[in-house]
Formats: sequence, structure tokens, C-alpha cells
Amino acid sequence: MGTFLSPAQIAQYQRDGFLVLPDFADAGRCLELRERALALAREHVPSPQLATIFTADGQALHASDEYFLTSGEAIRCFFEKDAFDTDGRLRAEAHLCLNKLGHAMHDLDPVFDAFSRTPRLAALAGDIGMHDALLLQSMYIFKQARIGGEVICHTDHTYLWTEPRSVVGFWFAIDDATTENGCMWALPGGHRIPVKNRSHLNASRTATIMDQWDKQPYPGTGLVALEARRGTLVLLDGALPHRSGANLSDKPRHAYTIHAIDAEANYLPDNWLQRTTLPLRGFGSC
Ligand SMILES: O=C(O)CCC(=O)C(=O)O
Repeated sequence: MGTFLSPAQIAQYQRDGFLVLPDFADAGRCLELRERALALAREHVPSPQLATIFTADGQALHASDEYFLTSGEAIRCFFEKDAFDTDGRLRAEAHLCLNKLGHAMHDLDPVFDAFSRTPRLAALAGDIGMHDALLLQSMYIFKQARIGGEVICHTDHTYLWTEPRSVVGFWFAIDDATTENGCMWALPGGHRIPVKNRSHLNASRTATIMDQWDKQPYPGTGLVALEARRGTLVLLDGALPHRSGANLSDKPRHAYTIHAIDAEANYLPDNWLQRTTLPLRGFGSC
């Protein structure tokens, strides 16, 4: 496996807890993924009566839903909260009201699989210290024009806990992301703040609960905007506080994100995402 990052980039990732790599993915391949995501959305969208509303400002709010808890080995659609009018009717065609697709497109769809597994991604994972990276979950986030909700400040380790900590986010801008359409924000060096909470399954495995051992929220100031052109890859340390704003603009902000863990770390059996039938695979194509 070759190396992709320079020593200076690796040092920057270690210092800041994130690294922005413009033009990492080919723009044409991003557009192909975009088209595929919209096709999957049309194919998999549930009727609004069965809809799980994904409230983007609190993942735990939809976590009692079996549709969500079993989505780790499926392709499922989650609606935006603001997709519905006051009478509970969808404001637009159903597939244009989605918050995201999740959470196994990388294993179940050939276009997503090919986008998610390349020698360059494998080299990158090695460069940042992952010994045996496994792709755990994928999310295609639509952040639709005008209704795309905010994602509150969180760390990915909170939701995908391993011992020792190993989760890394690989976030791709599929559309240009700006402060107007809800780009990502991250706290430089924030990965050195001890993680404050952990979400995990309850005893009956029917919902998630949040253990909160530090009541102080993550700092609300000091985060920097990660504006990103289509094709940019942002690497995010699992302990890094990050968020994204609501999209109040008329431009969608599609993004694709993969969360990978290290096979050498212990993945806890009460994490919400459990894979019982689909084996986890790495960044290599087989
Ligand atoms: O794309 C977004 O708005 C949020 C993504 C995120 O929080 C993540 O990938 O961990």
C-alpha cells in the first residue's frame, strides 16, 4: 500500500484533527454518485405514512425506530423534519424531501462500492495510522435547498465507539459546500477534548440512550467553516467536534460520508449499528 499524504499533511491532521483535501475525487465521479443517490432515493423512499423523520439536530430522536436501528445493513431513506407542512403533507416529491440515505450503500450498491474503495483511499487510511481500516457506515446527505436541517455539534466516536477510539470520517463534497448552503464546521484541535458522551443501545436493544458524563457542551465558538468545492475530501478524527448549518439557500448541498474503524480495535456490542449478516470490508476492492 503506497502513501498518499506528505509528512506535513499528516502533522496537520494530527494537530487539527481534520484535513481538507481539495480535488481528491474526480468531479465526474461525484456527479455519477449524485445521480445514483437520487435514483436510490426514488427506489427506496417509503410512503410518507411510514416515514421516519430524521431530525438532523438530534440523532437520538429517531433512534427508537426499528427502521433506523436495522439500517446498518440496508439502504434506507430518512426524511427532513421540515419536509412536511403543518398538515403533515410532504412539501415536494418524496425523494426531494430526504435528509439522507444510510447506512450500507458502500456494500450494497455497485456505484457506491466503487466510489468508496480505491487504492488512494486505502493509502490515505494507512497514512493517518489506521492499521486495518473497515468501512462501517455510509451516509449520503442531501442537505436539500431551503429544508436541509442543521447537524448539531457532535463527535463520531459518540455514535461508533471502539476501544481504543478508531473511527475516522471520510466526508466528500458532492456539491460545492459554502456557508450559505450549510457547509461543515470543525473545531481545530478539538479532538484533544475528552469525548463527552456516548450513544448506545438500551438493554432491550429497541432504542438508543445517551450517556453524558460531561454536561458542558462543546465550545460554540472557535469552529472554522470548511467550505469545499465538489470533489473535496475532508478527513475527520472521531473525537473532533463538528457540525453543519441549515441550508437556507436555494442550492442543494449533497455530501457523501464514510465512517471507518480499525479492525484491531474492539467494536462495542451495544453500539447502535450492528452488522449481523454483511461482513465488514476495507478500502481495497475485494
Ligand atoms: O454533512 C453533514 O452535514 C454532516 C456530516 C457529519 O456530521 C458526519 O459525516 O459525521
